[in-house]
Amino acid sequence: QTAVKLADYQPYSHVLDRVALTFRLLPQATRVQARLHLAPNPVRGSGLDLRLDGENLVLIALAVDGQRLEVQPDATGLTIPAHLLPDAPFVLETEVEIAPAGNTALEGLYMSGGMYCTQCEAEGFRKITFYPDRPDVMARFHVRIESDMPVLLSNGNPVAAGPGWAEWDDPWPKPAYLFALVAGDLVAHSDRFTTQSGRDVALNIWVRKGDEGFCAYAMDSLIRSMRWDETAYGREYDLDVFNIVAVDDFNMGAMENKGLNIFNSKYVLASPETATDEDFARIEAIIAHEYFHNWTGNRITCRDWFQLCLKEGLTVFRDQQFSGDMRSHAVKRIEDVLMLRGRQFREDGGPLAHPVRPDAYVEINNFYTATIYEKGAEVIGMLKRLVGDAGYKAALDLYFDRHDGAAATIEDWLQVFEDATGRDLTQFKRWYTEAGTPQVSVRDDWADGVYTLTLAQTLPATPGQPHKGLKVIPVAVGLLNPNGDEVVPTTVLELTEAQQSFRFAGLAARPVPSILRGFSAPVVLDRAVSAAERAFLLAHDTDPFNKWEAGRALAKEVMAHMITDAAPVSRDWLAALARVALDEGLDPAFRALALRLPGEDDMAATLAAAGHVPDPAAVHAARQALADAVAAELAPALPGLIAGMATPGRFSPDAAQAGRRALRNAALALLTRRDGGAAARAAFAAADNMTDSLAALVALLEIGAGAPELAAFEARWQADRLVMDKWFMLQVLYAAPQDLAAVVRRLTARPDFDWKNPNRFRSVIGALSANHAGFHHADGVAYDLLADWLLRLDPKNPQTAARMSTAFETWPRYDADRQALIRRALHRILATPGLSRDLGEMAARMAA
Ligand code: BAL
Ligand code: ZN
Repeated sequence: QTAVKLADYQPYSHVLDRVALTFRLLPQATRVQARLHLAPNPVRGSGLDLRLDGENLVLIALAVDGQRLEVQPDATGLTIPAHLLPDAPFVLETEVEIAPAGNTALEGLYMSGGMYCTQCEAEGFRKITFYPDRPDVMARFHVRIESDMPVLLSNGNPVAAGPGWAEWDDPWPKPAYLFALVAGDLVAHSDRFTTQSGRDVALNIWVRKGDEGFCAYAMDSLIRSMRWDETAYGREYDLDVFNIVAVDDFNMGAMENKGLNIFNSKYVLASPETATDEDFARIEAIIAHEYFHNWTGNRITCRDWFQLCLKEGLTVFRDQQFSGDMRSHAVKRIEDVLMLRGRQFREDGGPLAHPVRPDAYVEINNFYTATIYEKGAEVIGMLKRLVGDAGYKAALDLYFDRHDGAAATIEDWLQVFEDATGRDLTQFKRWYTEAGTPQVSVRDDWADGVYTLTLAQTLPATPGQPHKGLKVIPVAVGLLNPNGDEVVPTTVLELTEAQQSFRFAGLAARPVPSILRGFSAPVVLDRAVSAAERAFLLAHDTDPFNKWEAGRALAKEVMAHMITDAAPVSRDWLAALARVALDEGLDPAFRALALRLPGEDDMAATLAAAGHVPDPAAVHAARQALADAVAAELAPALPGLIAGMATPGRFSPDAAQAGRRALRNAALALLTRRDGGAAARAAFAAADNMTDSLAALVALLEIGAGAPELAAFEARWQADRLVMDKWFMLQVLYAAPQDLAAVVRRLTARPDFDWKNPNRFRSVIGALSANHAGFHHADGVAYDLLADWLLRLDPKNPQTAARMSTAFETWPRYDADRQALIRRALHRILATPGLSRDLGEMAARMAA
């Protein structure tokens, strides 16, 4: 496998100013004509060959300035020797034939549910036409589509249309990965938006007929996103039309193509009956994310794919800010950290660890990871904390001014912060170039009225990076006095050395520290804290994240003792948890989060980090016992809690109602452990929205009941693909560990298990490893089952197969038998002839 290396970057040999494309769409034989206005790139000099990327294209014709050329393509593109090219601007014309109906990889131009659609990021455009398919080549596109489909869409503004054809012009230069085309029998849910400078924008969400009633929330989210980007970042929309299209077969969540976002229908379509509160929140966040890319990604793009975090980390950071503003910053932060720890820390601590800006890859699709996205966003959060809100705003304004219309790098990004704030970011840059989650250990000391915190950083080795440089770690700290009053408000300590001490004088008594408030850096905090101190912080911390964190840490400690020492469930912890759960002064969403027990994968990681070999069955049993104990502790209060959190009136997906439902359903799940499922059955029967319906069903499945409800759910929703994805997934997630493989075999044998649809594949095969005890059952059957399915999917859709293979990344945590079983599965994958570059790279990195 050949790696592409950051160190080898060179600007393209030519500059490309304008592109005109004509598509004659047919399922088996689409013709694509391209006119590329090229010139030698003065940066590279003249006399260079022209290399165009191209895959699976049948070349029909090729001409330069109207003169036909007879040059044959190779497997990955076309090289036109310099001697056949003018040493001046010229027009290159190509015509190719492609077969969208046969494109199961869902990259390039393909068909989904009878419509034509595209996915070009990262390197899909080369499956459409011969082209310099790299993000630093930015051109203005004019597109003509000829098809008998009634709706024909591309990027930019519509300029002309007639029966069977339409033309689109995009005035903004863009790289090919932002190209999009859609042709289908679609209907629109439409609205309008007036930008702050008065531009009237037509907004359309295009869906299949029958789905138009499910777009209102996505449209509302879009309008709020557009307004927010104006007020929070001063960024306005820049075309006359903004189109979104919902597609059923899609590898990613959504794609930010200029003026024509293409979405996985799962992140557009919603109604109270079909979507949960979590679905609504995710739709809001993803609509915002893709919209925000219009500036952070599209107007300013990445020079090369190594800089992917430049657009993704920043855009995730922006969508997190937006969701916090729309909902609750505290709850959003906790949810984001749960995700970061669950996915990114796991990645960063295993064989797939890579820097936020990697320096080599085999297949770029394998780098759309939690590290690039979520850690990329955390790094920006740290930068903002270090330079302050005003410094951040000045740096972002400078970034937009300086790099608009260009393809930038992480160096450019850091430079605007240095120029805007005068701060030297040389050391900070290591967050981008070095992988691994730093560990910060804390000692504290109290003497002569002075409280001293001593922080030290250790940096773990990761694949290819045995040694790391010291990081700049912003550690937000507050101090409470023994009464629970805050005596030192949140202060950011900058840890830049291996070890540093910070003194706090003038205190009347030894304080209780609240460290890493707001999770101010993506690190693991190592400090011996008594259960009493954690309970104190759970009761008194003014920082909502650390208040939650205290309860979380306590729960993990209790669970760890149950697993490693057969300790009983701590009474103190139960009492502390009950106080939070029943505290009517707290946000119900926060109380619901406090009641959520650590997941089994998270617990296995925690045990492994503490030097234990996790036994998945023991972790599962402990979590069950812990849930039973919480249910017993809260039993008298549960009916009142459920009744008190009622949400009478019309369903709204807003944060207030969603928080009440979350707490009510957390209480219902606990009550189900006590009443044999009576309340959950009644709740399921009475539910008038998907949140409540699914919560009641899950509560029943968790106690091994729920078969009649599963059947009723299927009978009601069998025609709804997205809802049925939930039905498939639940059965996998909540299967008893010993039954998991049989459940998956039963589900995958059904005629409606359409394994070529990524959503359906993810709902069953992707969910396999989320059933931690089942996936890691000692017999190893689930490992083999996953490997079998990955190998089956790989020839059809390598991108999704590779993504699902990350289930194996945690193998080093487990015992020798499980390690051997997983490694055997990985080696079987690696030994398979014809393996894709995508899955091949992932399996090789995990097996190394
Ligand atoms: N650019 C790929 C999808 C996303 O991150 O928005
Ligand atoms: Zn993105």
